[in-house]
Amino acid sequence: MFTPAITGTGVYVPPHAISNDELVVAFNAYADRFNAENAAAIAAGEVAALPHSSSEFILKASGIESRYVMDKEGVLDPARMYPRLRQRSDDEPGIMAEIAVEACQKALAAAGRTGEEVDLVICAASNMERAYPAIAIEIQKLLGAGGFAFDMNVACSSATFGIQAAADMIRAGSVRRALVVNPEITSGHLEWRDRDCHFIFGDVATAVLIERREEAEHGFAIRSTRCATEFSNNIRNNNGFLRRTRPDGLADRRDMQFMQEGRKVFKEVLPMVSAHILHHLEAEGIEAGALKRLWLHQANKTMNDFIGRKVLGRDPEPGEQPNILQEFANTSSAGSIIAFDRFSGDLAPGDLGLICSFGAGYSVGSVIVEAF
Ligand code: CO8
Repeated sequence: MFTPAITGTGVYVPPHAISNDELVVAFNAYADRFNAENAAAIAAGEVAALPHSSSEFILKASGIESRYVMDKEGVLDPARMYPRLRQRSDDEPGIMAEIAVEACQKALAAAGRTGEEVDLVICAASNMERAYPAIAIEIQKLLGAGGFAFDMNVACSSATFGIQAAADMIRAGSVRRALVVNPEITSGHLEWRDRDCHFIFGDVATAVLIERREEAEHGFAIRSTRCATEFSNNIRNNNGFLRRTRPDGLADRRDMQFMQEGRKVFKEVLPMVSAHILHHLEAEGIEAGALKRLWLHQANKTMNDFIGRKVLGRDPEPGEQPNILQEFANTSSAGSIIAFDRFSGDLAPGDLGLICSFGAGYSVGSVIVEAF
């Protein structure tokens, strides 16, 4: 048996940032246009008028100030309201593979490794640009990696579930070095025309390199991982390969994009996550007070404040539970890994920390790490 360890992380940041103010201007222009075009139906009570969005609400409800996207123009065009990405031929890298490779190369460089030394690639994300061949196999080829590769999707928890899968294989010896990569182009499946959620998500790609602690000089040993799921319809996307077989399958239906009952998610996921972390720590014989850092999923600042208080039994000190959502928004599976990438370099050997993600499914995954 070997001890798996995270020895490098990498973050690809997309080229365009959108502030809350820019987003709200575009949404309100779209709403005005919609209301004008549907004035008669609205007056007859057949269609509901779209109210304006507001930057103040967004900041207060979520803590989000801006987000990165792969294409800004399409998202902010009131006549379109989703990204415009160029068609690629089958002979060039797909866009998910392209941004994933950038994140992987940063993670490899951080660990002083090359793609040829990797023998497992897991592409773990909340949506895939195609069904097959697996995006992970394309990434494997672009990196010159050996071994094998596969895709997996557990929505916001994809990164931690991917880390558990890779860590278990490294522990057992079937794999020597693994990349778990999370290319999240959430702008492609967010409903930018829905005021309740148009501000929530952003694009990014993150990667972690996991190898045998015995072969690394520094990094974070993975002490333990724990994953859990519980079915819920409160976060859902019904787009899928059977779409064209359904009577209204090709219609511009709301449920073809991200949908959620935000309030219910908030209420139901919080106790699930706090209990999950506390049980995981207890099972490992670790006092919450021994954790130097919590790198939490980045969905909502109030949510993270609550989880931090529940786990630590007090208000977290500044820096103990860093948020990156103000800059990146919710990047689905990548959020906790961005926080880990940005806020782990100062930990001393022996320091303990916990990475935790949660979201659709419902799903929750936690990874206890120890710096060396
Ligand atoms: N501007 C102004 N007012 C607004 C806006 C807006 N943009 N949006 C809503 N309002 C209004 C509402 O209409 C409501 O008005 P009223 O009180 O008159 O009915 C009022 O503001 C309050 O609305 P809410 O109750 O919806 O507001 P909340 O305080 O609950 O905040 C949040 C909304 C921020 C969405 C909050 O509920 C939340 O963060 N919930 C948890 C969400 C979460 O963590 N979800 C996880 C999803 S991520 C995941 O699992 C990955 C899925 C895959 C990725 C998908 C990528 C696209």
